[in-house]
Amino acid sequence: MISEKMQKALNDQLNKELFSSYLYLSMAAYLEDINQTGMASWMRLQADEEHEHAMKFFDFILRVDSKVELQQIDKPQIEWNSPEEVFKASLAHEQYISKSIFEIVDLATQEKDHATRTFLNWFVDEQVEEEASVKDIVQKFEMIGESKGAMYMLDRELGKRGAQAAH
Ligand code: OFO
Repeated sequence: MISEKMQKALNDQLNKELFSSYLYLSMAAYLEDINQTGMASWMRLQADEEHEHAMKFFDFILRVDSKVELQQIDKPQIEWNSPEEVFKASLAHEQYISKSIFEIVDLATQEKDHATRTFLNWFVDEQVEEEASVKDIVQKFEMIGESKGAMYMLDRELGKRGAQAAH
């Protein structure tokens, strides 16, 4: 059994993961709208992954005989000024999520809650990967600057993400 404080922290994180999914879906819609279909498809897969993250929290909370309390999901931003701005916002969001996960790790350590601490290990690793992959895309945007040709290539490259996963 986990503490009440931990139950709240895990439910709050479940909500943050659902919001992440919602935010990335909103980013996918914006990218689709400005005809960056490869980037839109990348972001849509990201939204699916965030939903899976949320479900990991959902399942863990139930597994330790605690209570899932779903909360309201905030309305995400719906407009950005450019695809580069979208990916920069995604990086900032991932950094915020990492901080949030680390805070729960600290709480689990303080409470000597080894089960939750071990459960969170996967998320600690995942955040390192997610931040690195979005940072890599942001750096590509910085390199290509105003080049339309390079932007087209980047859109195509990001669009391959789903195809790679399917093979
Ligand atoms: Fe983007 O990460 Fe969830 O946890």
